[in-house]
Amino acid sequence: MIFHVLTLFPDFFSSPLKQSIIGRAIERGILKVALHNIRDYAKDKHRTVDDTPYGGGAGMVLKVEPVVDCLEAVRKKTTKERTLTILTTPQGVTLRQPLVERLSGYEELIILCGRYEGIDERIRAFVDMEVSIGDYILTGGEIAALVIIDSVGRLVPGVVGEADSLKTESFSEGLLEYPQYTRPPEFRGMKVPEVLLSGHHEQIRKWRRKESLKRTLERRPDLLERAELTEEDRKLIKELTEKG
Ligand code: 6GU
Repeated sequence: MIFHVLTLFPDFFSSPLKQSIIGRAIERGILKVALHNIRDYAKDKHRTVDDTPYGGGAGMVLKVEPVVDCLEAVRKKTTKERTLTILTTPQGVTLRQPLVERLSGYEELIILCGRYEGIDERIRAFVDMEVSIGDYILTGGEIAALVIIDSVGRLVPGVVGEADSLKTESFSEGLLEYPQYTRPPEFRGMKVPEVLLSGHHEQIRKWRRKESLKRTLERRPDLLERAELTEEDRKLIKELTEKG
């Protein structure tokens, strides 16, 4: 999968994209991130990319021409059919796992990084969708672009090592993860739950499912309403709520 990132700050991406799982996937050629500096598409000798807002007011506004020139140059190299263009902005739809999954179905994503101070409204006509990563304000869309690359990239086959580590985790079934432990069996009086040391696979599976439901019930009851629950789940939830 290819991610094209249009930004005024290409250096922002160099270290994060070298690390860990995504870094390895890029090294192995499963993912590709192509950085495009919007400033390279400025036409004047000062390479101007922003200007003062019409109507007055504070701050500068990202100009439409260098952005659209950059977008069109990138699009000449993409496959069109299976490409989606995203603008990162706090005004966009909130990124959640179902959208992440949908985005992972594209061959190429073009991500235009929005800007804190503002962009010329006419830029919006050249993107397919606007995405926010949550209800808070960042100084620019670069971190949001990294969030999209990370969350979407890890769903691309071969990026995450173990096939089943993708499946059993938070949100994939709409539940939070169960608690995990590794050695030692006791740390400062805190013991690993006995069942995990027992070797009883069926009991372990049931304990984990119950803990998963318990944690979701306590921390994110909103997720529980949309989760796919089995008959056993409903029984476990009943046990959990009757206890409290
Ligand atoms: Cl996509 N951009 C900015 N500047 N702030 C945000 C955001 C995006 N998503 C949440 N906050």
